[in-house]
Amino acid sequence: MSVSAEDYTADQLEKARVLFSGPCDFMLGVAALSQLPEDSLPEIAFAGRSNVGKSSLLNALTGRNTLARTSNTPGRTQQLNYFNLGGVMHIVDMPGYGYAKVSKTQRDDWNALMRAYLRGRPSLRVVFILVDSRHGLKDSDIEIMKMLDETAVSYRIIMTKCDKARGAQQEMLREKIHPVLKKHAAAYPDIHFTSAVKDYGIKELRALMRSYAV
Ligand SMILES: Nc1nc2c(ncn2[C@@H]2O[C@H](COP(=O)(O)OP(=O)(O)OP(=O)(O)O)[C@@H](O)[C@H]2O)c(=O)[nH]1
Ligand SMILES: [Mg+2]
Repeated sequence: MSVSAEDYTADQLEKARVLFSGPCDFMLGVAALSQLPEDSLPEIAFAGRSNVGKSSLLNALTGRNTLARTSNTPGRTQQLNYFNLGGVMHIVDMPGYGYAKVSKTQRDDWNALMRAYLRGRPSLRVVFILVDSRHGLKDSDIEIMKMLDETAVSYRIIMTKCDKARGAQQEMLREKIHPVLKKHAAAYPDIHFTSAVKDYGIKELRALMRSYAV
C-alpha cells in the first residue's frame, strides 16, 4: 500500500532529501507568546499526545538522533521548541497533550498558549497532528482538531510507530479516521503513515514538508 495519498517525483524527493540533510538548528524554546521568533519563515508545527513520537519523527526527518529530545518525562515540556531548517522554514515541536497526570493549571496554561499561538501566527502553514498507530484518534486529538477548525489553521494526520501496526491494521485505521476528517473543516482528507524506527514514510514526509516552503 502507499504511504500517503500523495505521490512525489524523484526530483521532489531528492530536493527534499538535500534540504533535510542540510542544517537544522534548534533556535529556542517558547514558553510565552512574547518570546515567539519573528514571523519570517513558513512554519510547520508537530502536535500530538505525549509520547506519540513527535521528537523521534523530527529526528528521523533530519537524520539526527539528538536534535529533539525524545522520551522526556511526559507532560513536562511546556514549550514550543523552534527549529530552523536550512533557513527556509521553521519546524515547531510542540509539548505533548493528553497526559493524564498533568495538573489542571498546567493543562489550562497549555491550552491558552496553544490557542493564542494558533490565532496569531500567519506564517503557520499547517499543523501535523501525530497519532500513534496502536491507539488511533483519542478525545484529546479531537479537541485539538476542533481548536484548529476554530482558528482556521489547516492540519494533517500523521500516523506514527507504523512498525507496530502493519498492512491490515493501517487500512482499518484509515477507514476509521477518514470519516472523522470529513467532518472537520480544516482537516486534509489524506493520512500519512510513518515509522521513525523503520524509516518508513519519512522521505515522502520530507517532500510534503518541503512543498510548504517553496
Ligand atoms: N516502535 C516505535 N517507537 C517509537 C517510534 N517513534 C518513537 N517511538 C518511541 O516512543 C517514545 C516517545 O517518543 P518521543 O519522540 O519522545 O515522543 P514525543 O511525542 O516527543 O513525547 P513528548 O515530548 O513527551 O510529548 C520513545 O520511547 C520512542 O522511542 C516509532 O516509529 N516506532
Ligand atoms: Mg517530544
